[in-house]
Amino acid sequence: MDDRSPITTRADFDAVVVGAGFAGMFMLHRLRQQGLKVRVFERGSGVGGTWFWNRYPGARCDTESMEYSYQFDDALQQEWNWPERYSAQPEILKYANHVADRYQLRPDLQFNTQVLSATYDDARHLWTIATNDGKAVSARYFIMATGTLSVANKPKFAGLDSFKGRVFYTSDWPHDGVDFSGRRVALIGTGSSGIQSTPHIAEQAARLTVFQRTPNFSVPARNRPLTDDERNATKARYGELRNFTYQQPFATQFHLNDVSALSVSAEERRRVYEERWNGLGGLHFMAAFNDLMFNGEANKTVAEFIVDKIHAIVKDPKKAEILAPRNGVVGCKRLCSDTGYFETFNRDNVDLVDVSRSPIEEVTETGIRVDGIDYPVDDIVFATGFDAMTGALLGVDIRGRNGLSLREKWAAGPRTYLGLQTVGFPNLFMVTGPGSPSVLSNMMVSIDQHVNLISDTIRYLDSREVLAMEPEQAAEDGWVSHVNEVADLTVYPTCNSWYLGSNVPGKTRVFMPYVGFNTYVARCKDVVANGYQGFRLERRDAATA
Ligand code: NA7
Repeated sequence: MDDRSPITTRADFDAVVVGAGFAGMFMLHRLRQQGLKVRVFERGSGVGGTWFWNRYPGARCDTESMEYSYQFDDALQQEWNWPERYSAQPEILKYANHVADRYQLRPDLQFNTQVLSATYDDARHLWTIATNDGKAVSARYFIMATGTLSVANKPKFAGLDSFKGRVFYTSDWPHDGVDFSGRRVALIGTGSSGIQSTPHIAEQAARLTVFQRTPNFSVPARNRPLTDDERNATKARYGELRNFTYQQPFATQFHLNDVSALSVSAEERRRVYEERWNGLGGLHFMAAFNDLMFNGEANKTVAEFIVDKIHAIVKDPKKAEILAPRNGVVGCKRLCSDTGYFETFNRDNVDLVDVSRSPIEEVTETGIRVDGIDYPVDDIVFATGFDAMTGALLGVDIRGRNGLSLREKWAAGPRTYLGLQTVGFPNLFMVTGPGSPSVLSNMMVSIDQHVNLISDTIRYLDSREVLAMEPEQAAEDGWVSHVNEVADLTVYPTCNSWYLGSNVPGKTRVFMPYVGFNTYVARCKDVVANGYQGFRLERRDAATA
């Protein structure tokens, strides 16, 4: 009998975790607390996941820092002081490193190591995990904590290899930063990353040309330094506030104005939007009324408001027309939160090219060609997003029972039960996987809930000598249908977005996250209370019988 766990094992590790972002670090901490032997593999050279890689100028979280932080240890949340309402990337990375040191996580973290494959051995109930250093280890549990936005979408423009200047990706930014002084810079992509970096690059570069395919909605973040009084007020009620966020549909304190946008007069609506725009700002904007994400007509009212704002800010009417999303649905693509984005287009050194009708034709040695026109540039910045939610999971060649390939199983879109597990892959757990609230919630809260659920589940399995756990087919099918039914009650499926995978050429269009963190939590509790309803647990006596 191995003294690490009640189950006889010749595995190298009880659990192997992939990724040392916020999910992987907390997973390691929890499982070690339970006495398990864990190894975390991380392809980067440090902790922090998203915040390790996305170091582009202006990178900042769109969730308030007092909420976008761990809650598992009150001492940690009391001692850490967030300087700003929305933290910039360096501050979040500093926090991640602090956590790694404070909980002495580093001995079990193996950096610069990419997991290539993971193969389940049915007879031994073990996973074999192969890494790019030519080694392989075995583990009873295989946990993907690989994040939802961690594999870049890199458009393959013709001629890109011939470009003589510098090429950067916001999702893999040089650690020493980039000096754009005196350079002519092209920026491709106007999602959060493009919108956040535009004002910073424009300030430094000789000329910035933004190539926009789809206009995006963005609202002012209203970021500012936090005062001691504000921090202390939150800390004094942290427990209560954290409990409150657990009961919210987006796992965050959105200050919901619980009335329909259509139940008030046009003047009142404008007053409310104006107040949100100037006051709370950021993603709170979508809580200005309770039906903006559920009713297309209500959504139109907020869309019109933002379009008017863009026209009021941007002085050149031609640029304003390109920037303002006509017939757009606010929040359908994730709403962006900016500081001075639209204002940047009033600068003399900033141009805007609409590539919605004529896509980028090619990259030449000296620039970018669109519709027969050459735009000479020295540097190209790609802010073209991610192969979201499934990219990193399918980046590893995962083979379950009888050699079943996850890539093949998910060829027509991801299928999971609760975003936690998928049929045919016993003891494989996903932290914030497709089918869980993940990106439609405050990620730190979703990570907290999922990591606690997975670690509690592993304790349960070990205490009952369960060798293998996976969903029942009916439970998985039912959950996939449910995720789609709930999404269909919202405006999310009405546009192309990375929530649907439609930003990546060739990816199947399926809505991936679950809408409603609070209902999801309640569902998980029920499942557990009913003896892991919907999961098949293979016990040792059954296996050996
Ligand atoms: P996003 O939001 O996916 O934005 C990517 C942008 O890149 C978006 O404007 C895309 O246009 C554009 N894009 C992608 N491919 C191309 C090509 N081939 N040509 C021109 N433009 C292109 O990624 P971000 O990194 O900004 O943000 C991701 C999330 O991180 C964000 O939602 C926050 O949660 C944090 P499209 O709209 O597809 O037409």
